[in-house]
Amino acid sequence: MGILNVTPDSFSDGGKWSDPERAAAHAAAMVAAGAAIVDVGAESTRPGATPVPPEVELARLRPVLRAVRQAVRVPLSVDTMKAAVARVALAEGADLVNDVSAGRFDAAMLRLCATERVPIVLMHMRGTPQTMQHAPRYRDVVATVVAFLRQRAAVARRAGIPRQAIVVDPGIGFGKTLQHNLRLLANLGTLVRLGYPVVVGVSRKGFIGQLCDRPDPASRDWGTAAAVALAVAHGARILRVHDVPAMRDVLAVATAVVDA
Ligand code: HH2
Repeated sequence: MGILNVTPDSFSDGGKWSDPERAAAHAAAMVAAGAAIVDVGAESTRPGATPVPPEVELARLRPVLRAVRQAVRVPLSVDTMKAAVARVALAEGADLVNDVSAGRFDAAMLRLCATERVPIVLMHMRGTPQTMQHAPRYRDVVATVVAFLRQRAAVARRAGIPRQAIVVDPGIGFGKTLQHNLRLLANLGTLVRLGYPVVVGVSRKGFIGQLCDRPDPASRDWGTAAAVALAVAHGARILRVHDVPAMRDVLAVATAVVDA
């Protein structure tokens, strides 16, 4: 899953892809390099990011989604917590919804995915992007995240989303310390055993910067490669990444070893 952020403030690629033509060219390049899904987001969810109203999110998203839809044939996911935004994105050709609030932010989101018959990514986040990094504490982070995703998947199914249209994500960096992120990655198998495909988003995140002493997100791709390979070894099925050409090779090797 290649990342395309249409935001002025994303932590790694903020401001880079707001122009529809450039965004479409970048999406096409990611697909040519092996991306099977392109994830388009128009609201940053980095810690402390300012939330934007749906009109602003849509004004950023719509022209880019239109251009990207023309440029690539792979499924497009829309990274949003708002049903109003997802509805327009689906009408513009998006194929699935990536909701970092797992349907908690907007009560209409799960019903929308059910009636539109589209898959949804349900991600664990503690609190909101504004509050999530305020002293995160868990008795057992792995058990908490797995129980949360089991419960959200059950809610999604009650809303009419079939089992095979649900994907889960531990939410690396969303209300977690370095140790929490590491424990989640090391114990990903516990989440895999829930029976839903698992998405992992580690790309260039803060915990990699901490481990490698790299403040600049653009310099975190080697650390990202290690985390991606280990996530695959522990059963992740979809990897959300910025540098698709590099991570395609990482995935080719890691999946070959896992499948051997
Ligand atoms: N991480 C980010 C955004 N969306 N979606 C899923 N399913 N999993 C993730 O780990 C995830 C996500 C944050 O990264 P990014 O999009 O690069 O930055 P920003 O939120 O600042 O736009």
